[in-house]
Amino acid sequence: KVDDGSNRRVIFRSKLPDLPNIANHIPLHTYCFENLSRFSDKPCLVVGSTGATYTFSQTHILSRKIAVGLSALGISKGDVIMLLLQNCAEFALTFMAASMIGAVTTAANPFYTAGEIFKQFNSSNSKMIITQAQYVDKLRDHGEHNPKMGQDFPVITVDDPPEKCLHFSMLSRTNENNIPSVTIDPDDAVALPFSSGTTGLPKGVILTHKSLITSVAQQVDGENPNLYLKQEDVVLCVLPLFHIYSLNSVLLCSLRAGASVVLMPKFEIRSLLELIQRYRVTVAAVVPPLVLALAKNPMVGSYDLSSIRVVLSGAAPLGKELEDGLRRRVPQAIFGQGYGMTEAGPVLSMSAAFAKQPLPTKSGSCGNVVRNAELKVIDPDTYSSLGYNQPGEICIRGPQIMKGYLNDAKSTAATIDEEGWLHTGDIGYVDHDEEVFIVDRVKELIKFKGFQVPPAELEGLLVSHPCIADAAVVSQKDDAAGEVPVAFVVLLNGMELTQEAVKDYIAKQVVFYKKLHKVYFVTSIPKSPSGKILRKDLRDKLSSI
Ligand code: 4UV
Repeated sequence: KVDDGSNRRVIFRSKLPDLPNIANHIPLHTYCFENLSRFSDKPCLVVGSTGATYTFSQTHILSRKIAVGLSALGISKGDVIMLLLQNCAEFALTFMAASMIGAVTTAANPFYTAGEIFKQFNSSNSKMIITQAQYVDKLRDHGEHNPKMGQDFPVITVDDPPEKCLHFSMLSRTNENNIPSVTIDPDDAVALPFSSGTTGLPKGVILTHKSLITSVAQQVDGENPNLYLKQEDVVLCVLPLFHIYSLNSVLLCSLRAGASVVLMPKFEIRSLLELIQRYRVTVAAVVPPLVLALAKNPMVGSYDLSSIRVVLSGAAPLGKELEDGLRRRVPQAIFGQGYGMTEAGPVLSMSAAFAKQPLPTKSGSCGNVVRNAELKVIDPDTYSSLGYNQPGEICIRGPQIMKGYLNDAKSTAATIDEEGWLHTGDIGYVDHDEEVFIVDRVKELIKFKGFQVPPAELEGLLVSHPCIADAAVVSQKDDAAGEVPVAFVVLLNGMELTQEAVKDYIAKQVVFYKKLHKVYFVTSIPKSPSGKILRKDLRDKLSSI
């Protein structure tokens, strides 16, 4: 996937000046806590529901203690631990603790079914699960695959531990000075989020110390940071930390910049509004469905949201009408978008309206490419690079992008070309003000409220049904969720199945947002000569149904 060089190269750069240097040779935790002495007694993590607060120095010391606790349980450099948690202080503490001993965190959605959890657990070769008591039963129910659940690997709960589980506090009852000394290479993994990327099943995305430091620095470091976070800032953490957006742009950026993080376990409009009012939240990272709630819910009018100075939306396209609605509700706030992709480290571009010396921005734009990185737009057929205002596939290059997919050289090579460009599968263009606009997605990925729904995963489940011969899953536009998955199904000769039966079959095996919204029975699935599903034909068919 390299253009043949016969075409003019157009490479887009940030309008903000590059950082002269990025400290991406040190470990992530050292980088995040580097400026700690300037704000050691300030609140770092605030648990929204209880008000429990950890200052920066407490967060640092607790992370060190937990690092000792993890190594006492046998976790060492390169080992992977799985977090299955709603947003809570323990998530942040464990992530930093793992980094301190060179271990890697893979976080999964706690609402996943046991099947989805164990796919990630096994493919990441995790050594431990840290979770909440309420999720332990479903892990146990999956016993046939992992019969010694809790015996052959530790299961730790942050609340009262069920039988055979350990309590999280045992991790921190240690002496932080006993932290083992490890040598961490900038190219060592620190986070392993799962993403289906441009095609296929979810894969472990290797994000290294270098990639995450670079991404955070591109956002919050330097004379004129792209995302200017101040020590007085109170940053809302309602988006799940198991997704890279929240982990990176909320948690890691705030740690680095000395801003407080208010943790909320899950989205619920009333408590969200109460938290914003109570803690005087200044920066809100949101996704389009949350913008919808803030723009449209009548309850919003009864709360004081005047503290909010920045609203960042990302992870899915945002319509102009919603943006305008939000601007009316929080007129004092600067509004803008960030464009991210797990594999890209994750941020590709961000609104320069958030900069210390802001630049004017246009509605609908996803901002400028981040500093110290290169972005190009290519013709998806010829791979030649395109100029201003010409839509094509967006590619990004820089030290922030993933190292590759875990144990999957083929998918890595299909995503990052020989020149180091990561191909996003998104169609967009850059206008004359260097602003990035996303207009379409050529990859198969479906996004339900910003959550990934990989069609290949649902297709795999569908064809495992004894009555189904073939299947294809594509997205359908939806007002509330943005997109929803729908299936085309070919039955085996002589078999009968209702739409409801197919939907139920899938619903039992997947988290709520991967459920099929419609099933169409067809006689064949359109495919290219090489056997690839012609998804565009199916989407066209949908619009005519
Ligand atoms: O891999 P993923 O689930 O990753 C993300 C990450 C998003 C962000 C956004 C702002 C940040 O500051 C940040 O740290 C992370 O969503 O899904 C990647 C795909 O989601 C679509 C696009 O198709 C990506 O390839 N997407 C992400 N952001 C936008 C978007 C956006 N602003 N507008 C349209 N589509």
